[in-house]
Amino acid sequence: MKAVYFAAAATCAALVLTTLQAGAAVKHNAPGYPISGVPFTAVKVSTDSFWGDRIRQSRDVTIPLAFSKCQETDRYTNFEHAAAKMAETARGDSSSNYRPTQFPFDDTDVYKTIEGASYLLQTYPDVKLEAYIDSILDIVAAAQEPDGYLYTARTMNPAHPHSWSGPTRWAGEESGSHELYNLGHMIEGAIAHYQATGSRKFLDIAIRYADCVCREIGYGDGQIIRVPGHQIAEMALAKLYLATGDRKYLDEAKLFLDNKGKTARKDKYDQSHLPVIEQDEAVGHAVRAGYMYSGMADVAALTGDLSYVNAIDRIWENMVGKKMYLTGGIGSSGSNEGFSDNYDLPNMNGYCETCAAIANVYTNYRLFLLHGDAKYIDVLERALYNGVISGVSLDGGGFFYPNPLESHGQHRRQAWFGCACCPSNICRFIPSVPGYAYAVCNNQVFVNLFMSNTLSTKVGGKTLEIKQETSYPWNGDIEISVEKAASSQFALKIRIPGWTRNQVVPTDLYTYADGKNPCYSILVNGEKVNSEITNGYFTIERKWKKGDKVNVHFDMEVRTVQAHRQVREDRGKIAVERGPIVYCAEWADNTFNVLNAEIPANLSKVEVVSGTMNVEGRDYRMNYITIGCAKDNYAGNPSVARNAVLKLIPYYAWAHRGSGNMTVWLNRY
Ligand code: FUB
Ligand code: ZN
Repeated sequence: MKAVYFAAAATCAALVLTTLQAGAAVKHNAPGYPISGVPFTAVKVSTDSFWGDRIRQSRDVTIPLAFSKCQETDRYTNFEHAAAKMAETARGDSSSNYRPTQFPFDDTDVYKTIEGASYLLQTYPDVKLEAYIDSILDIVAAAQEPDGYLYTARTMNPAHPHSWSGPTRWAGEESGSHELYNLGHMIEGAIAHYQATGSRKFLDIAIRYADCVCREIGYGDGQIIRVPGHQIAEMALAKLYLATGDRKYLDEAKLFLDNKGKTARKDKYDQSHLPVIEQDEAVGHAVRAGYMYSGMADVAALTGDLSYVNAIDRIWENMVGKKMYLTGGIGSSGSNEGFSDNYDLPNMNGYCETCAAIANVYTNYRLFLLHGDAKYIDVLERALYNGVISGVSLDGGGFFYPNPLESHGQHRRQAWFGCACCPSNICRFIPSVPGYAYAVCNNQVFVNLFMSNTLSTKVGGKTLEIKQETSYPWNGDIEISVEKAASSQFALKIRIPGWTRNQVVPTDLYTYADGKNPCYSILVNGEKVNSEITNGYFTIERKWKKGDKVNVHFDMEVRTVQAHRQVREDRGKIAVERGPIVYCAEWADNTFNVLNAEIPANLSKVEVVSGTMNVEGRDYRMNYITIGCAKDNYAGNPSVARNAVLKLIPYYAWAHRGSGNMTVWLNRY
């Protein structure tokens, strides 16, 4: 099984020369992405580091909490009731009247938590955790119908399923049953579990459900056409194809995409208003959208269908050019949990669901794998350090579902939600972050994210081990040491982040307001090297050997940013960034109302202070920014503004010390 997976990955790499070196749009005529992501299993993040802390908190807090919430909120009971109902029916007993929990996708919280726990097992082997997952999988397996269907919201009470489920299988899929959404998360969790443990237990459950779907939904006689009302099955089935080598899963994913907009349902909400290849605007529910674009990229990479790529390229221009927050958050409107009009980016009411920021990461990662351009990683990094991790507290146990950019104190972190998609997505996402750090393509190694870690991979068929040491994102110094390389010639491609190249985002949606010109430098074994930056990468091609060292330095200045003039909400306002981190002003650090504070575009008396935030007795490391030239417009009247020192904290760290005013965008004077 594993062999098939890696064979497919190797083919991906072989395609690159004919695509990326041509420098033009990717031509797909072989399976797989032109560039291969290096899996999280190959990257060991140092425990004492920014991401090491986050992953440890996933292990110590987030994932145990999610498992306990799955128990406490009867998510496991759903599976038990489904199994009980089948047993009762077999005995001819129809007296029970089980009721599913609140949402027909509550099962997915179990799958997503198992997925996250499986990623963790790579970094922290844990026999007890493995045994616990195994015991949950026994409960899950028992809820599977004999033909593979696994959807507790119907099985526990076929005559009275969940009100969104529809009277029969798939009848409610396009309007809200989430049967295929359940499948998607099940597959993602099952593959992670298989990769981590080598056990087929979860994988076989997922394969049985996937086979059931492929038997019932298709173009053949006796089959029906249905498309996912909430996308994710597309990318999951593409992954299942890679894991098993069975083409029918990829064909099913393509069927789902090709029929979107062609069934009876036509609604922007779930992107069914048009066939996917005709779409050019990011619309509707943002998580559905981001998952669909990701699925389109996967299926395009595996089938060579360029029409998908052209569509997502157009949609990306619209999304990143007109509909994305400075934090990488997407989906500004609460009414549809999704996109609204171009440039409509309200701050206080900005929805920016945590899951949508994660979906933004997925989409941009895949576009990078298709096009090899660092601009996608720039967007990914922006979402990662801001809109995604704002969704989980510093201690890993408090969550945000919406992530607005301004607050009057009405927003509070919570330990769980009735609709728990965001906490359980955090469970699976944070431990997978190391998987976004590197990519390879023939004899090229892309260093995309900066974090202390060791990488062990193959480049051009030869073993490569490198070590990254850095305090990023708190400073821009990174040392990359070659630990093992069989004297091999390869190109190290180091991403020069957009914020170093004076590009806030790869569109004109946000621009720097301070006219600064940061620099960067790269030394190899102490000698300065020069290279053109191509597609955002600084390339060092040489014969590398053990002991070689690359020292990267990015000037990490405090920068001010302004939004495109059509973003009404941000007119006359300035935001502050440093490196990949967006800052905000919060009530707890300032004696005046931060919503009335004013700063100039060219900051003076600015200090970056290395410090900690104390939350419930624990200190969390971060850099603060103090701005000495701020004005406290205390009466709401600019003519009486007093001089003030404004203290800013990373946006992701807001709402940890009670509730009060917070803003990312500050008035400009
Ligand atoms: O529908 C499943 C999940 O629940 C969505 O992705 C979230 O937006 C929430 O509505
Ligand atoms: Zn969510």
